[in-house]
Amino acid sequence: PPRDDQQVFDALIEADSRVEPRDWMPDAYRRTLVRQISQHAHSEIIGMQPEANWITRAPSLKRKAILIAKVQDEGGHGLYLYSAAQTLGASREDMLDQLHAGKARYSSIFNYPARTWADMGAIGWLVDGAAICNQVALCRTSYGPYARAMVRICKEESFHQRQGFEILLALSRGTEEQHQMAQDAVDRWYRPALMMFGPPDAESPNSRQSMAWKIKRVSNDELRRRFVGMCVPQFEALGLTMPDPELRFDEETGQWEPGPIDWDEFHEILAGRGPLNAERMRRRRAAHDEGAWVRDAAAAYARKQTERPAP
Ligand code: FAQ
Repeated sequence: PPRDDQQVFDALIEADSRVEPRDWMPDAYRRTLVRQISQHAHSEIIGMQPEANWITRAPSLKRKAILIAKVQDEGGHGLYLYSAAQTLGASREDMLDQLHAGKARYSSIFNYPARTWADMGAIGWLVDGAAICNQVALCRTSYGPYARAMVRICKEESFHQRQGFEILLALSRGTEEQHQMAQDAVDRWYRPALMMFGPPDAESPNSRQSMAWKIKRVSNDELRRRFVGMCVPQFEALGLTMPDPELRFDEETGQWEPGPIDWDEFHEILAGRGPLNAERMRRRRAAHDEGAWVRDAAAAYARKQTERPAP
């Protein structure tokens, strides 16, 4: 029997298949994806800033080369993600305009300062670690282009996470001062990393519908718990202390439960009042303005190509 578009879409989701750009999809599904994917893209390019600040201060040539490669990967991730959002009909210019006008979100984590070289370790290990935890679940998200972008991004993030771990390991096993520097960095980054997974499930307005559409496969709190569980043995391997005196192991669920999280701090950052929100936005707008000549040159070249008579 003939089926309407909605039924075909529902059956696709039910069967765990992927929705592709040319498939019919509900408007709200499209809007939710554009929101999430563009926020994710913005996070990647704003996320270049805390580490870019340390490239000129890396402690060796090798460390510098690795850090440059990592920051460049983040730019690349932003580009895959903007492209995935474009397959839904969003325009790159509009998405960037929204970001520059302060109307789009990007991850709360990038509004904290990177104070010392050890922060490069903490960002790679904890921030990329939390990103992987979230993105492994997104490899099975229902929208095909987003899911496929996640597979490649996760591979690159795994390298990022190992380089962060290795920076911290070297510091932790170094002098007393270096060990202290590593501990101080994880003390500052651990809680903000837990906030990357979003508000608690009970206060997450988008979760119910996004789970029903299989855009999200695992809830905010469940991903956060998985991340905490991954951190426990790794903190031990690093010889560092987990900055959560109220962390507890739940015998019933077999999972680690973090102590309370300061959600007021999270909401302040989302409202634009975090430690570095203004600075990150100022730098982003300046980078965009400084790149205007590159966009103009590319557009002029493309125009010349189309104007050239066919051979
Ligand atoms: N920061 O209802 P929910 C990286 C917003 S990793 C800011 O739970 P949802 C790699 C949320 O947008 C970081 N805003 O929302 C890297 C919503 O606002 P809206 C990027 C947040 O979407 C590493 C409202 O709160 N990763 O960049 C945050 O169902 C190192 C209510 O929340 C991703 O974006 C937050 N932490 O779930 C780069 C992953 N949390 O729009 C450089 C993809 C929530 O309704 C260096 N995104 N909000 O006004 C997702 O998985 C989801 O969007 C969640 C939020 C889980 C983040």
